[in-house]
Order: sequence, then structure tokens, then C-alpha cells
Amino acid sequence: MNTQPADAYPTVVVIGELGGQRPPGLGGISDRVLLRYVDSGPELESALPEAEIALLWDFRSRLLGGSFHSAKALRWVHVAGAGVDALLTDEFAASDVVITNARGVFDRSMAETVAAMMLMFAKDMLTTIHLQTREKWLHRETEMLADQTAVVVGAGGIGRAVNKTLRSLGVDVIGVATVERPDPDFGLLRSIDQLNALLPDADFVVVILPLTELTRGLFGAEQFMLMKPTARFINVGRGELVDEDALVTALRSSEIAGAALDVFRTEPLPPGHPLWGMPNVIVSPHMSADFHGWLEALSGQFVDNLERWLTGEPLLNVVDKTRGYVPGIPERRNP
Ligand code: OXD
Repeated sequence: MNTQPADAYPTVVVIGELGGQRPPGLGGISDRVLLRYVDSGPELESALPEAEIALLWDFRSRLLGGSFHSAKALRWVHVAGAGVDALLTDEFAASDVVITNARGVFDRSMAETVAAMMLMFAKDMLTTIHLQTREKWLHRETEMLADQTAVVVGAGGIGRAVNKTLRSLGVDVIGVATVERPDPDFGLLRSIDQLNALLPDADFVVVILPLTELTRGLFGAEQFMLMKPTARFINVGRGELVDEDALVTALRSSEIAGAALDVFRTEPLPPGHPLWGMPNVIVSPHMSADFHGWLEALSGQFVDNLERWLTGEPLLNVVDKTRGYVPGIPERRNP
């Protein structure tokens, strides 16, 4: 039982909902922190001056970035997501507010989603499902995924899990990171400067990058033109990494053979958007990471870090605010 007066507890402002829910299981910390749940700008503005900690539960919410001037007592923000782009403002970067993220929670789930998308294409499942809706039995031959080449752009925990899963399916993986270097998982990681030179070799291009000023718009007309006409483009990072108009043009003109997209510049993807109607495109509603139990896993990860904060231990998953991600090779959490 905590005997501190309640007004001495740190205030944690919890921003937004995920999957239509508040973070589950925070009851266990309510005797050590004051929890303030907010969903709107005015609610945040009223709670923020007292808040030492913010949990950006809705990792897409721009509310905190927009209210930074009121964050007089703020010292730590935990983002319940992998991408922290909602907080990559100059004010945050210049401040000493620490940002942590959900590194590790999504690795395996996203790797499974990427593998599923690639198998859908290789095994021509889109056609099979389409024919089934018309009660049509049509025998076909399909591709083997084994021995195809995937260029995996992004070598954090998720990229590493993708690499491992694809290798187990016999795929040749070329990993791309900021700088070229030998790597225990990828063998040799190639640098982002070499991307254009690598694209012509790719049967699949898999994008798992954080959104920063360096990565915004990385894939445009030039990159699609460099890819094989048989190549498929997979994006599970952020929609803004891609020039969507250029992608639609590349798909329409058969410069590339298909795309599987979990993220879009505007979400939900607006009705009537050309990507909805393309037979060679998989439109997935930003759910590549979201396994049964993800909310509990995200909430539990925050509580573990909060325990560290309260006992003065160093926080885990501290984001480099200029780079937009947690640097270093993640611990090997996956068997
Ligand atoms: C994230 C996501 O966690 O897009 O960043 O799901």
C-alpha cells in the first residue's frame, strides 16, 4: 500500500484509444500514478501542465505534438506503436523529454503478415478466391517463393523478423539499412544509398521503415521504374514513404506486377481511391501488427517501463529523436 499523498503521485496522461479501447490492465498502477484519460485537444490542454508522463496510446494521434507548449512538467512519452512519427517535431527533438516505443511487440506478427502477403501473390491466391466467388474450378500452376529475392528495406526488429521468416521459406533476402555493414542476421546489410541499384534484382520489395524527413517519399516513379515488371511491392511502414500516384501509375502500366499495402497516405483509404479496385493489389486496413492480445502486450510493455521509471532504472526502448527509431540491434526475442 502506497502511503504517499495522492497529489505527490506522478500524473500519466493517456491519449486516445486503440482498436476502440483504452489500455487494458492499468488498474495495477493506479495506486502509484494519477491516470488522466484524454481524447481531445481541450482535454489534453487541461491535463498536460500537470503530466510528468504521457502514454500516446493512439500512436497516430497528433494531439501531443500540437500541444507541446503546455507540456511544462512532461519528462517521458511512451508511444504504443513502433512508428513515432507523430512526435518527430523540432520542439520534441530540442527538448529533454524522453520518447520510448513499442519495439519488439510486433516483430513476429508483422513478419507473418509480410510472408502471408508474399505467399498470396506467389500462390496466386487472389485469383483462387476470385474464381471461388464465381464457383469456377480452374487448375493453374503457381510460383515457388523459394529462390526468389526480397529486398527488405528496414533492419530494425521487424525487418529482422521478416528476414528470418523469409529465409525459412527459402527466399534470398537483401537487407537495407542506413549504412552498409556486416550484420549477424542479414550477412551484409546494404546502405539506403544503394537502394536504386538493388531494386532491379528484387522479386519482392518489402518496406518497413520509420517515417522521417529522410524516408518520406522514398519510393516514387523512379524506384518503380527500376523494379522488374514481375516484382511486387509491399509496404507495412507508413503511407507517406510512397508516392501513391506514382504507385498507381506503375501498377496500371504494368511497370510492376502487384502491391500489398497495409498503410496509406490517408487512412482509412478513401472510397473510390484507385487502389481499392485494382485486381493486383491487396488493401489491408493498417493491421499488419495487430495479433490477438496486442493491446494487452502493448499495455504490459508500458507498465514494465513505468516500473523502471518509478524505481529510477533506465527506460527500455529509448528512441533517438533525430533518427526516429531505437538504434542498435534489438535483443533476440524471437526463437
Ligand atoms: C505502428 C503501427 O506501431 O503502424 O507504428 O502499427
